[in-house]
Amino acid sequence: MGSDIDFYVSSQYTLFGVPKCGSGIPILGVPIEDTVSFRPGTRFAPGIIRYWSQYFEFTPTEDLGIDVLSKACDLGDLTLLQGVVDVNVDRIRSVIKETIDKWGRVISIGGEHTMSLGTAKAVSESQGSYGVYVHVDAHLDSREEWPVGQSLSHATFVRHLVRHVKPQLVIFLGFRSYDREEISFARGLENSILLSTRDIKLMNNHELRLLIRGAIDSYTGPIHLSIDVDVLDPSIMPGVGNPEGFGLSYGELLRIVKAILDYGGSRVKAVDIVEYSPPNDPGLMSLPTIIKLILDVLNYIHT
Ligand SMILES: [Mn+2]
Repeated sequence: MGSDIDFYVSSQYTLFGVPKCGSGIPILGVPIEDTVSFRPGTRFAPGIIRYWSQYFEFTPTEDLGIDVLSKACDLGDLTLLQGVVDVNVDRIRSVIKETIDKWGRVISIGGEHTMSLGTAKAVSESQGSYGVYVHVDAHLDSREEWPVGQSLSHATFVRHLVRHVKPQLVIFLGFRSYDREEISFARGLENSILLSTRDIKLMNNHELRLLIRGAIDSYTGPIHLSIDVDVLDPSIMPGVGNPEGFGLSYGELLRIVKAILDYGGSRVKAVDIVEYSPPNDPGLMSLPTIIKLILDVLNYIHT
């Protein structure tokens, strides 16, 4: 006879009820929020997503006939200090490196975007090289300082990433709000591809896939996909700290994600989904889209 306690009592919710890791692709919560330029709240995202995920159907957008949840396990949330960004980024680096070493890849749920600096260093250290950084974001996050006097923040970390891990290629997708200093930096990189929100809306899926395939095939080494959900239009993703008008539709974002994961294949070592901010999400109306994005990443990511 099984115990009713074991059967009915759970000590902790996991994302979609998947097992704790384990085997499978680990999903790690990274509730970092040490630098904010506008509306706070990203630290609450992993917990809210995990709690609400149990009420959703587990169906990805494109039904490929696979059980997407069978690919995943829940690693839990990273414990962080409060307000010490460099220490936290280093802890993220260390934990994600160990995760990639052990499970081969990782999906992380932020937290603010600065966490992707930690992920990039982890990918580089774990794999011994760093190939392609894909920055999907309404912003370029490439300021020298922001706020003025602060070198490392969610508005500057791409400069640190470029300096530290020296990507062979940086791809900026979906940006639409930036200053001259940032766009000059992004265009001035040795190897970079820039497609604004407008560019993406004007391309058809075939053109987009061709371009992404060409870019990915021209370089070797690991791929790191970092998705700031503020790339989406505020009408479907109001729950962000820095909303920007005329964003991507979910279908447009999904074309990008599918192309990167299809052509990147086993080279994709890390996917970061960052900047969801529950306190700025009226009625949590952005959550169904966040949940769908996680399911779609799991659907397309190679095991
Ligand atoms: Mn952003």
